[in-house]
Formats: sequence, C-alpha cells, structure tokens
Amino acid sequence: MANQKNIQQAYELAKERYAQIGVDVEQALAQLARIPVSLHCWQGDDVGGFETAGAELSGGGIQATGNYPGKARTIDQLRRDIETALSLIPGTHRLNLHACYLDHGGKFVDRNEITLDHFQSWIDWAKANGMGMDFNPTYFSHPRAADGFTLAHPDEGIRRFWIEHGIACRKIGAEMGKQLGSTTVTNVWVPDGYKDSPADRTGPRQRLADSLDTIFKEDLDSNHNLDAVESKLFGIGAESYTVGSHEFYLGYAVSRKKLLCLDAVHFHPTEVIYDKISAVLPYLPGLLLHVSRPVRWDSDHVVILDDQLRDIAREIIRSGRLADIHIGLDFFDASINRIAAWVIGTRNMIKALLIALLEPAQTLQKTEQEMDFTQRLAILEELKTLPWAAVWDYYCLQKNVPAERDWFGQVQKYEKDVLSKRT
Ligand code: RNT
Ligand code: ZN
Repeated sequence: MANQKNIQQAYELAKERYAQIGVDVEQALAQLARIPVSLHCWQGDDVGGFETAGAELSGGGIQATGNYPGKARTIDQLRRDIETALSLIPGTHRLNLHACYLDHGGKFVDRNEITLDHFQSWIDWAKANGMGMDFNPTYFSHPRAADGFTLAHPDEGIRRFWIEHGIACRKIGAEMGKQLGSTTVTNVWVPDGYKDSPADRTGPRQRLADSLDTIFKEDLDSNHNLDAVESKLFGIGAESYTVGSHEFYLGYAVSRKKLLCLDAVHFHPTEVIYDKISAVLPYLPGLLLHVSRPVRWDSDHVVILDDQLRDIAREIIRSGRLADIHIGLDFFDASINRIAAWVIGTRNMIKALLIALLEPAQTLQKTEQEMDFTQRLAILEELKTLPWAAVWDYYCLQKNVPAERDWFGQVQKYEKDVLSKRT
C-alpha cells in the first residue's frame, strides 16, 4: 500500500524542484483536473455491443484479439465495469458510446430506427456518474455493411439506410449533450474500401461526401452536438483503397467546418499524429483525438507512456486551444483484464498530460527563439527525469483514487469476485 506520508513529502520536494525551473505545480494540477478524457465503451466487450445477444464484431476492419475471461455481456455488466475503472482513474471523465450499445429492452431495433429512447438509460447513468457523453454511429457489424461499403455504397437503398442511421445518431448526440449540459462529439467513421485495386477511386468519394452532406444537413446547436469525421489508412479486407482517407476528410472537415478526428493508428507506421495537431487546427473548429497505439500496424494496443503519447499530450497543451481538442481513447485488447486495460491506458493519458503541463513552456520557447538549441535539448532531456511521478501520486490521493500500483489489487479483487463468475 502506498505510504501517504511519503507521497506528501515527495510531493512537497517535487513542487520545490519544479518551482526552480519556473513551473507552478499547483496550477498544473488544477488545469489537469479540468481536462476530461473520453473512455471508449468498446474496450469492455471487444467491440461487441448489445444489438443481439452474444454478437461478435466481424468485418469493418476492426478486430479485437484474445479471449481473456470476464468480458461484459450485458449493459449492467458493462456499466459496472466502467464504474470500477473510473474509481481507479483520477479526475472527471466522459463516456464514449457506440450506437450498437443501445438499450433496446430486449426488442431488436435496426440501426436506422434508433431513437433517444434507446439511449436514455445511458444518459441517466452518465448523469448519475457526473459524466458527459460522446457518441458514434455504428457503420460495421451489420448485414448491410457486409459488402465493406456503407455511406459510399453504390446501391442507393443501402446508402439511404446508413444515412438514416447517421441522422438518427446526430439527433441522439444532441439530446445527450443537452440533457447532460456538456457538448457531445458525434464521430463518423465508416469502413468503406476495396480489398483490391479499384477501377474508380472518385465515385465512392463523391458518394461519401454526398451522404455526409445529407446527414449533416440539419443545423444542430453546437453547444449540444459537434460532428467529427474520422479517416483511416486501410483495414483488413480494405487494403488497396479507403474511401475516407486522411486527405478526403481533411478537405471535408475544413470545407464543412467539422471536427477532424485523428486516430493515432490510422496512418503509416512511422507517421505520427502529434505533428498534425498544429498543422490542421488553424483551419478547423476543433479536433477529436483517438489516442491509440499502433504496433507495426493499426493494432489498437493499450496506450502506454511512450514518446508518442507524451508528444501528443505536449501538443494538446502547447496548442493554446485546449477547449477545441477533444481527447478520446480508442484501443481494445481482449488478451488482458479489460478493466486493467482501461485503467492503464487512461491513467497513461492523464500522466502524459501532467508531464506536458509540468514543462517550463516559456523558458523552452525562449531558448528556441534565441536559436539556442543546445540549451533547448539540455532542458528537454532534464525534464525526462524530473519528479513528475511524485506529483502524479499526490494527484491520485487528492482525487481519492489509488496511487502507485495500488489500483491493481482492486482489479484483481474485482476479477475474483465478479469477472471470474461470468459465463
Ligand atoms: C476504426 C476506428 C473507429 C473504431 C471505433 C470502434 O478503425 O478507429 O474509431 O475503432 O469506432
Ligand atoms: Zn478510431
């Protein structure tokens, strides 16, 4: 068990150390507490959802691998799992829900017919937990997505079906935002693409743009709902051509004033999203980030505290547009305890934000403007070993969640008492 007295002492020393380089730790912690991270519901059940009992995701280029026991199979189980994860994560955060996680009370409703009613219990639950919500139409795991095409499908009937789904989701998103008093970001990602070389690269993109324009036709109050669009490089079964590529959505988001969603694993393996933030933000009303980890490819591993995560957090903080950057997580690992996956990934995101907030931003910028790259490098390297971990542990105590690795014992207990009893 963490020794609270030691944590307090280490914090006081760390505070002094940071003050020496001109960083106000208390101010950093106050700012950190105001940055929500949107927890993706789909880590809890391997992107299954609750449309039909025991549904497994297939197609769409999303694949959770592993069969660690105890995945959530009902809405109540998933909620309890998320509550458990949240009790181990400092701060107040958000829930990011996919439309296929609807609460239809045992009566199947198709995607184009969903209404607020099917999400009211989620909104009530979020309200009770003091959380805002974000939302996603689900354009995969459905017979009408089986061709690998949805909003860009050549068949008008299929396209229409998915347009109706998109329209329904936006309305639900706006209602979530209104009821919770916190803007919902509703993010569109479609899997549309070809396995092999297409004969026509233009037509599907025109159809996708038209479908999106139809979905976004109605003006909704931007205090309630903001629309985001998410690009992708490729998917399994869509290796040769993705309709909604990065360039497609960058152009679309800029011209339609939509949020662009940058998913960390949707680029070439050495291409990084942290450099894109400052490049695209001046032209956009905002960004949605899907923080994830690519291991050799679009693998959606649990985010770890690696250089890429630290750089993403740095750029969020340095952007000066914190309010316009919505931080969401997007990973799914079915080979480890799913609650631990949420806790590790989310705590890492928050740690990275803390490390970024503890940078002596003005000093660093000054050295850079004076072309003193030697000093810039010296400072950046020194920062790596400054006692941010002491500040982190203190922050956990301040927010009444376990410091150090104490959360792990609670996950083990939950696994023993709850998860291991699920069949
Ligand atoms: C898929 C996208 C998308 C999904 C979720 C489940 O490649 O990253 O964001 O992961 O919608
Ligand atoms: Zn994503």
